[in-house]
Amino acid sequence: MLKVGLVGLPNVGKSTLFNALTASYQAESANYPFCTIEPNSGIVKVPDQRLNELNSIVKAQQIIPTTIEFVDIAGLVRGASKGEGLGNQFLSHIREVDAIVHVVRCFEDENITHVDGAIDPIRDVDTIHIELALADQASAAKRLERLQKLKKQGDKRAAVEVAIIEKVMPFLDKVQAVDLSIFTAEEKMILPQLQFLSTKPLVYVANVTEEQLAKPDENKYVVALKKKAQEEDRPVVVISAQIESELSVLDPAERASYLESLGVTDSGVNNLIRCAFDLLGLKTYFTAGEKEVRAWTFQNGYTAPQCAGVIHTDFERGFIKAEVIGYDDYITSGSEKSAKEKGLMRLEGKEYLMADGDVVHFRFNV
Ligand SMILES: Nc1nc2c(ncn2[C@@H]2O[C@H](COP(=O)(O)OP(=O)(O)O)[C@@H](O)[C@H]2O)c(=O)[nH]1
Ligand SMILES: [Mg+2]
Repeated sequence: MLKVGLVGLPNVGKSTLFNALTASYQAESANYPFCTIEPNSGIVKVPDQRLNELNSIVKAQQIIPTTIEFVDIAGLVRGASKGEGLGNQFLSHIREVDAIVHVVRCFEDENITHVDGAIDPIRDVDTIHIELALADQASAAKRLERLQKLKKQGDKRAAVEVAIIEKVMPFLDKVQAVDLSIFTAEEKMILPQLQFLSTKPLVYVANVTEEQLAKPDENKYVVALKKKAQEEDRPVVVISAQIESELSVLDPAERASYLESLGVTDSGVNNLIRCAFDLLGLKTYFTAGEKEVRAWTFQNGYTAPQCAGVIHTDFERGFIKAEVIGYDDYITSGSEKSAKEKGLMRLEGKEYLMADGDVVHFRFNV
């Protein structure tokens, strides 16, 4: 399962947001028997309106959304890379996640202390990027020595890793977001395995007050953060962690009317979960039967057998064909049967690249 870590300075609203996320979208553990629920880690359903649309046709016994794990990573302070605060422990938590949600304080509140005295999102963001870059520099330097030796001995893989590290280093020195376009396709594949903290996919969360939620551009902190994020080619989601924690205890109807009164169409955590999903290059396909309508996650570029393997490795090994109906075709046809009659069901083979929203039956033989 994909893991997303909430990172940020103390008192920016990470735990408030984490609690709201897990309260609103906590997955029932019955469906995920092997999920470990630790106090700072929670499995969250990925909201997807298409599941409800499909189920209005199929009327299955249950709807099972796909999930992401969120982790509230505490303890980052200036000097973490040198062991301040929880230091290395904190960094090792970040190393384990697939993507980072970087929570930034953009709200003023005299009652809530800022570790550095005043609200300044750019300084805050840089404080964290510096710690990540320092930690990366240290581990890359250690690695590089060993890799250079292997490269000299003719190790091809080591040569690629050396090339990647040499490309990343100048960005670390300048504490700049790494420009991913400079890597070759092969380097891009290997990059995540080098476990840099600075190159993990990252989304900023601007934590604002209730009044600013509908008009984030009137908040100078948000404007500054958005500008920086744009330069780095990273997304920003504007959220009020406080509001999210209030929303999280409401039922869906109450939630909708509260959101409307705030002048926004969707809850911030909803947007955040989807943003994290996109950030990771993830897509969704569906299975729809009497028993369940279910969403499955796959990596962009997966073939039909690889997607079948998401359900069970046997499905991948014994893959024969996939019966595929595009999501829109399924909905406009009004039923699987009618889609088939209209010739909208395609029989796809091993090379087929699955599309987001495909509704699928796998034929397999083991
Ligand atoms: N006014 C205001 N206070 C907030 C907001 N989000 C969090 N807080 C408060 O800020 C303090 C620190 O929040 P917390 O979530 O524990 O921050 P963390 O240290 O980043 O985990 C708590 O007292 C929260 O109630 C917000 O959007 N507005
Ligand atoms: Mg906290």
